[in-house]
Amino acid sequence: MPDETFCAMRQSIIDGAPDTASDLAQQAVAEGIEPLDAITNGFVPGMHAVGEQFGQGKMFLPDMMASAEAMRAAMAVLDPEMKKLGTERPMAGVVVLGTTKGDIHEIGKILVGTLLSAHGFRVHDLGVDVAGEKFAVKARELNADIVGVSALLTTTMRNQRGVVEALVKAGLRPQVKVMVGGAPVTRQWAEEIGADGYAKDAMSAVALARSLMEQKHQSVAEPA
Ligand code: HCB
Repeated sequence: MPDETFCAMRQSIIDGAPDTASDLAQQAVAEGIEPLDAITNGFVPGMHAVGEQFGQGKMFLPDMMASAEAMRAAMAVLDPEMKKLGTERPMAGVVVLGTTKGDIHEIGKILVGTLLSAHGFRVHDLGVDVAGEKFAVKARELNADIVGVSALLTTTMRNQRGVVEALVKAGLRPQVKVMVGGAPVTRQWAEEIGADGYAKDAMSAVALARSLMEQKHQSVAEPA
């Protein structure tokens, strides 16, 4: 895909222009461009630029909301294209996904869910502002293999620890792996709260989920 198209995608997010973002996404699909390529090299860099400008006081909350709307418009076109791939694959595992309590950021989580689905995982998305107990209840109900917890705020990332604790309290920790992510989250933080892994982006989340499934299969094959 030409660089100008990626630049236009990025700009449509900065401008908070849903119609343009949607048109560009449709153009990408029509031209046979990998949807993931359009997302990671076109639209997501726009979200990062918005975050930087907001952090520097050059953009304000309504601008950030308009940008999120534009991102959603692009995803509405590209999501189904990516998910189609998942239906052709064997079931890779069951994942319960959500954004932690007090946090309403959802774009990254949705992207993680889409990519996991595209790679054969059955994903149940609990949405945003989700308490630890709710993760545990759904994980039990679905016999989940993995719980994925997103947090975008330094004030809400501590609630990821609450999810690990809720799983322990429910007696589910031995069979449910926990992966965490979100802009302020680090590998070190994941270790500190007792999660099984950290992923920096959606593709890494797929790789991590696969490796957590391997660990699960190995622990069943070789009981301690
Ligand atoms: Co928001 N916001 N925001 N925001 N926001 C951030 C996160 C700041 C960093 C912006 C800044 O200051 N530079 C900042 C947080 C600062 C901090 O905590 N230190 C911030 C703030 C302050 C706020 C409010 C408090 C603003 C206010 O009200 N004054 C408020 C909080 C509301 C709340 O949650 N209670 C707020 C609100 C909003 C919206 C509503 C306007 C909007 C969200 C809309 C929505 O999601 N529907 C928004 C947005 C869009 C952002 C930025 C600009 C982009 C986030 C995003 O979508 N990124 C963000 C800036 C930034 O993150 N740099 C800013 C793109 C996605 C693709 O990346 O990192 O979310 P991602 O996800 C990746 C990755 O982390 C990983 O894979 C994903 C895909 O590649 N991953 C996982 C994520 N979750 C995972 C889970 C796993 O298990 C594994 C991997």
